[in-house]
Amino acid sequence: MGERIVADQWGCDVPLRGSDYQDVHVDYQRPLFEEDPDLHLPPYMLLVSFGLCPITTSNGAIEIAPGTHRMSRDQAVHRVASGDIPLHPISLEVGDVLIRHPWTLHRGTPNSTEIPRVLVSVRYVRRWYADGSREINAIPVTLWNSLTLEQREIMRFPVGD
Ligand SMILES: O=C(O)CCC(=O)C(=O)O
Repeated sequence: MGERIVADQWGCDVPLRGSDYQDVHVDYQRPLFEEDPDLHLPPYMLLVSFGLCPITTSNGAIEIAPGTHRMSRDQAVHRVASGDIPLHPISLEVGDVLIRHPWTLHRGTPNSTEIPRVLVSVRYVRRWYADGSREINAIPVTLWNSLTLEQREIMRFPVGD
């Protein structure tokens, strides 16, 4: 997406033992042009995810339906539901990074172990893009002040107490 990007959302998914399959879903709520939600455009946002522990099919590997970011939502949902496009579990070692298009259908899977499974996801967008689609927790000001200018320049988060 070029050099002029910023991180504007982050989150952490932590399924515990007893968790269930998520519904298959995408990670965006507001297409750039709402009047033409299936318009194919170059990506203007990407999601970067990494585990804070090894992630396997036992503790809840995210499952992804490849190529579904290039289809209309209806077609993608239909082809995944019919089994025409299989969901692939993605195992991650610590240090691995999963980069995905937020329009790609995916779901979380159950954690059958006793240890919580932690997946951190950071959304990067082109600098001009903002959608206010989520409430974002503020970064504590002391933490913000400890960052370099370069680090601050690739983040767009509220800064609070
Ligand atoms: O926790 C997971 O494996 C799925 C995460 C997810 O659905 C998401 O990041 O939108």
